[in-house]
Amino acid sequence: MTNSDTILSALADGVLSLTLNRPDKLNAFNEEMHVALRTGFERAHADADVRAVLLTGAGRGFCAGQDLGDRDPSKGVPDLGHTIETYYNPLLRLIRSLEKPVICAVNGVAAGAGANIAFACDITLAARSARFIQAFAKIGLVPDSGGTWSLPRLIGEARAKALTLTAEPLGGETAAEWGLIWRAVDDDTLMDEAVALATRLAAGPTRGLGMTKRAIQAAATNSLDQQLDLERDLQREAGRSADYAEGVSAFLEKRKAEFKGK
Ligand code: LHQ
Repeated sequence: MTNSDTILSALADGVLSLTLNRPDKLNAFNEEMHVALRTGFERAHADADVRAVLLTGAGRGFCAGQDLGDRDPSKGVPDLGHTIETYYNPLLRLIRSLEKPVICAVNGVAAGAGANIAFACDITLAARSARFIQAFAKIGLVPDSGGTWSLPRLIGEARAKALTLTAEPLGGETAAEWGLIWRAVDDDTLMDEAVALATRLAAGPTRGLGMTKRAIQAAATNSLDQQLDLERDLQREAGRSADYAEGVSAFLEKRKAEFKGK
């Protein structure tokens, strides 16, 4: 558990909710929030009671990226590579390597690293009023938090370049139409829908879902032959899981499966 109030953390029905909580700064990252969020995702890796993660923001924003007051060059030339290496890259790796679903509910503006963290999650919902901004270009930086990797893959080079070079905001609906996120929903239903989705996934066959995530991600760099071999290996493993036995029994007995995540 984190003991920082910059991240609110709660476990219910197998869902670990992690809420970015610096609403006065639109949940921009300071070091305390970086550490607390990482602690939350480390818990998600280690704790078998956590079977899905729900990431969202408190207040009117989702996340405005790095707190620029903390990285002000007038106070000395900063080493932003160190910030990336110490905080953002480990966070991105924790999200992508977690073999449990990570749901993201983008409740408002997502700028800079805040946008790219949302795109790194497994299923991202956004409020219709949310905006995604590749704000880096406005301050002379380059996209980070995996943005230069995920954007061209999700929406193609033309749109990726236009978004990152212009820093123009993209609304929630368009983000969904373009395939950057799963779905845009009415603002007042966002959290109910996100919690329902996370709860449903947390009650699912966690090992199979985790391996599915691994396989889909591996496709970005694998050949078809490598991917076919991976599917064989993962299916072998999934076929030995207690949840597969339960799923098949439940199907044959015409009842609802009760998965245990094992
Ligand atoms: C903020 C921030 C913020 C501090 C809003 N910092 N206070 C990695 C490595 C190391 C260093 C650099 O960065 C990175 C990765 C990155 O994320 S780079 C990109 C950093 N983020 C930005 O450039 C976005 C800056 N923010 C904005 O452009 C606007 O605030 C957006 C478009 C997000 C929202 O605009 P509004 O809805 O008009 O809100 P606002 O601008 O009035 O902000 C509300 C408050 O939040 C305000 O404080 P105040 O005391 O005046 O009420 C802002 O100063 C504060 N805030 N973002 N990143």
